[in-house]
Amino acid sequence: ASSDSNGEKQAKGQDDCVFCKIIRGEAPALKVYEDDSCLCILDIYPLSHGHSLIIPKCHFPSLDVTPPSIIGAMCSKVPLISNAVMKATGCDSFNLLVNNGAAAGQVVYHTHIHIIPRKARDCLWT
Ligand code: DGP
Repeated sequence: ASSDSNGEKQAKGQDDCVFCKIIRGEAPALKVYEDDSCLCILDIYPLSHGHSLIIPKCHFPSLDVTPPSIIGAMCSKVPLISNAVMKATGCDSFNLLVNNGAAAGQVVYHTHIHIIPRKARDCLWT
C-alpha cells in the first residue's frame, strides 16, 4: 500500500522482483531449503548440477546494501545447505559466489549467494 513505510515495503518485497515472486509463491522454483529468513532454490541456469541460490526473504538489491544481520542469516545456512547439495550431487567441493553490481555480472537485483557444486576436471573455471 502507498501508506507503507520504506521498511514495510522492503519487508514485503518488490512487486517486480522475480525472487520476491518466488518467495511469495507467485512464481515457480525448485526449493532446496526454506526457513523464516531464507529460501534456497535451484538456479534456473545452472553452471553445474545442483547449482543453488541462497536468498533472504527480505528484499535488498545487492550484497553491499544488505544489513550484516541478513548476510549473517544467509551465510549461517551455508554448511547445512552445501552439505545437502554435495550429498545430493555426489560432489565434495563447491564455490560460493556473489555477483555484486552489473560489471560483476549481477542480473537479479535481490541479493543472493550462489552455491556451485564442483567436480574434479569439470572445467568450469579451469
Ligand atoms: P546473478 O548474476 O548473481 O544475479 O545470478 C542470478 C541467477 O539467478 C542466475 O544464475 C539465474 C538465476 N535466475 C534468474 N531468474 C530465475 C528464476 O526465475 N528462477 C530461478 N530458479 N533462478 C533464476
